[in-house]
This record gives sequence, C-alpha cells and structure tokens, in this order.
Amino acid sequence: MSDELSQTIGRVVPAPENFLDAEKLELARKARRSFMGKALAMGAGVAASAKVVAADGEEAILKMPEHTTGLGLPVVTDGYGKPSKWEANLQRRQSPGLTRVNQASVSFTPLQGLFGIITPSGLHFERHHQGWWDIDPSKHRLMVNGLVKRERVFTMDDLMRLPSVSRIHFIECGANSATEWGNVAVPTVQYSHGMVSCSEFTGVLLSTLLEMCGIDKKKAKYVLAEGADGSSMTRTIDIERAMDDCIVAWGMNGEMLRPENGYPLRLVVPGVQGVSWVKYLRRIEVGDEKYATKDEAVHYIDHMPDGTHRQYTGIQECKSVITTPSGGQTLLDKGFYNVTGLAWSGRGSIKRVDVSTDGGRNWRTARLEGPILDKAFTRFNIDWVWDGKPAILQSRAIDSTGYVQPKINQLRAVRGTRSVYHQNAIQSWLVGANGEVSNVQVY
Ligand SMILES: Nc1nc2c(c(=O)[nH]1)N[C@H]1C(S)=C(S)[C@@H](COP(=O)(O)O)O[C@H]1N2
Ligand SMILES: [Mo]
Repeated sequence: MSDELSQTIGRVVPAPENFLDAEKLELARKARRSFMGKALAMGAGVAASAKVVAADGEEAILKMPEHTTGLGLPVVTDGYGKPSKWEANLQRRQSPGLTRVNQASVSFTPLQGLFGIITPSGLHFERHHQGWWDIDPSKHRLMVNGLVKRERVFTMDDLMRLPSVSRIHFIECGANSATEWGNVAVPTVQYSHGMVSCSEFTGVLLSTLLEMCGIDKKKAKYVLAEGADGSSMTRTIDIERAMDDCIVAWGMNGEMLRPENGYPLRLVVPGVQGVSWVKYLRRIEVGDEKYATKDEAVHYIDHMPDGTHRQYTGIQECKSVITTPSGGQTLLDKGFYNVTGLAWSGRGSIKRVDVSTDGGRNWRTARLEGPILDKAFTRFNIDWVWDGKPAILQSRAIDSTGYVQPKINQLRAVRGTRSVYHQNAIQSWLVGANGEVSNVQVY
C-alpha cells in the first residue's frame, strides 16, 4: 500500500451543487471534463511525480501567501462560529417536488462530505409534517399521564435537574432510500441515503420519568408520545422499549437541540424509525394493550408482494453505504483511494463490514473505526487501488445479531417493490472508465 500511496493519490471531485437540476448537472460534467483534461495534461508528469510537486510547490510552498506574512482576523465577533466559506457547497438539500409544500418536506444530510460518525447539527436531516417551530422553552411543558400513580407536568427546568445521560445514536427516517425500491432513482448518496444522521443526545431516560410518576407495571403495555406542533405526531412505543433506552432529550451534540430537530425537547427511540422520535415532545401517555391499535397511533405499513400488509416494523435493520467514492463524484486519476462509508443497525452494534469493488463477486473486510456503539453509526475504511477500469463498489454490513445486509433483489423477493419503508439493501456505485461515479443496481 505504501508503494501505491507514494506513487499516486487519486483525487475525488465532489458532486456539483444541485444534483437534481439536469442543466447544472451537464454544466458541471463539462467543467469536470475540462478539469480532467488539465489533470490528464498534468498527468504526463505523474510518473515523475516529483516534478509535479515541484511545479506545484513553487506557488503553494515557496511563495509566502498573505496569510503567512500578514495579520489575521480578530476573534469571531458574532459569538457563534460558522464553517469556512470554502465549504459552502456542503449543505442540506431538499429534493424538489418530493412533497407539495415546504412545510411538509425533507432536507437530506450530505453524507458524502462528512467524516467520522457525528453529523454536525446544522447538517442533520429534517423531516417535518407541518413545519417547524422555535418554541419558547420557558413556556414548554411535558405532561406524563395515563397508567401512572402521579400524573405530572414538568417544566424544562424540572427536567434538566434530573439525572441525565449522553448517548450517541443514529436516527433514520423509515422512508430513507425508499426511492430505490423499484430501480435506480437518484444520483447521489445525499438523496439515496441522506435521511439518516447520528448525534450525541443528552436527556433524562424515559424510564426515570416513568418511575418517578409511579408507572403501573402490571397494566402498562405502551406509551403514546405526542408533539406540540400542528402535525400532532403521536406514536406508540411498547413498554419494554420505553423502559429500556429511550431518552427524553434536550441536548444534541453538546448544545440544546436545534429548533428544526425538536427544540426544546424530543423523544429519542434508539434503533427505531425516525417517526417515533417525536419532536417538540409535550405529552407521554401510558396505556394498556388497547393502545397498540389506537387510531391516532398511526403505524407505517409495508406492502408485501402477496398483497398483505406488514405492520409494527419500526426497527431500522442493519444497513451500510459507501459515502466516498459515491454517486456524482469523479475520480480524476487511477491509483490509491481510501474507500469510506457508514454502517448502522437498529438491533445493536456493527460487527463487520465487507467491501466489494467488483459488484459483489469478491469481498474484503473493511477496517472499523472506533468507537463502535450500539444503534449508532460506525465508520469503515478500506484501501483500494483503482486500475482505471469500470468498477462496482458495494458495502455489506453484519450486525451483532449476525444479520447480514441483503442485496436489493433478495430484499425485493421478500418485500416486493410496492413498499416505501425499510429499504436497507446493499448500495452499488459504478465507477466508470472516465472516473465518473453513478448509482446502479446489480444483483
Ligand atoms: N412533532 C413532530 N415530530 C416528528 C416529526 C414531525 O413532523 N413532527 N417528524 C417525524 C419524522 S417522520 C422523522 S423521520 C423525524 C425527523 O427528525 P429530524 O427532523 O430531527 O431529522 O422526526 C419525527 N418526529
Ligand atoms: Mo420519517
């Protein structure tokens, strides 16, 4: 590897700005072609790579730029720092026309541009059914009622005095990757997989609150969580899960939740589809077995091939995706690349990730980067030397239960193509001979 490394390090060009805009896409392709032309012209010197470095070095190393000789800026005055202006292309993006109005829309996390396992809060995906609010925390209340001895209303101050936990978990919308059920539909990993994010959440365990209120352990079978926005999101969670690792959270990545993610309070239901993570949480009602089918406790349905419906399938099964190289990016030269991606499972931790560069014929085991946590992103990396020929990149995750992420045709055989939710199949990226990476489906 070190030999390959010293020879040539391939460069990855990011996807252009708005990848769903066909006109811009063509422009970006043209721009990249001319860029590649230049790169190739320079490539004459790649064999004698020392020459390239010297040519580059004159500008970037030998001539001292202003920032080396001049005075820099004073401390940031607006109090809250922002990313570098050079990173302006890294943004959440909406898919035009996905929903009728922006108040009931989705913005996707740019997974292709992130490192490690934490999603920066400003890039956490958004899913709103009725728009978002910036609720005054001093007026916000949480009620716990139903099958408890002491029904109670908590202020934010009350809650934040309680013993808290901080835990890293992924949240994935049940509809993530839904576009790919039938065929290839979207060009980039941001749109195919960007309805998942991973953060450190801080709050009080739901079990602590329920114990405080004197939950009726004999009768209680479900809790119903309700949000304070217009969508009146209510979702039931079975009592075992509620008493296990659910968090009534106010913190995200070391600060208060962002308004678009539920400020000042949201439910964290590790491993379970995003819809159960009720934002603007204002009520927890403890109920008996009848709550499983309560009208307002809407559950998503999976349409099975035999015409039946599958319900109460809230767990996000083991899944992974290569984030670089991924759709829309371009490899400028042959040579060494670090193939990297994310794996996660709603049932536990990631045990192994295999990577194929030949469409699933051969697999190699990737390096898992720590920490490897339950119901959280795990970052994987693997060395790859691209020989310049078309290649199909895939990743396959295996979780602590032994579950192996399925191929898309295996998943279709069981689930058909009429489902929206819970598409966790292996993703394939085609690296073309020209270095352009695109979304494909192979079996
Ligand atoms: N109150 C409320 N909670 C909500 C929603 C909502 O619209 N309102 N959307 C749900 C859905 S479908 C998902 S996928 C997640 C998205 O959380 P995020 O916007 O923080 O990414 O929140 C869930 N909780
Ligand atoms: Mo969702």
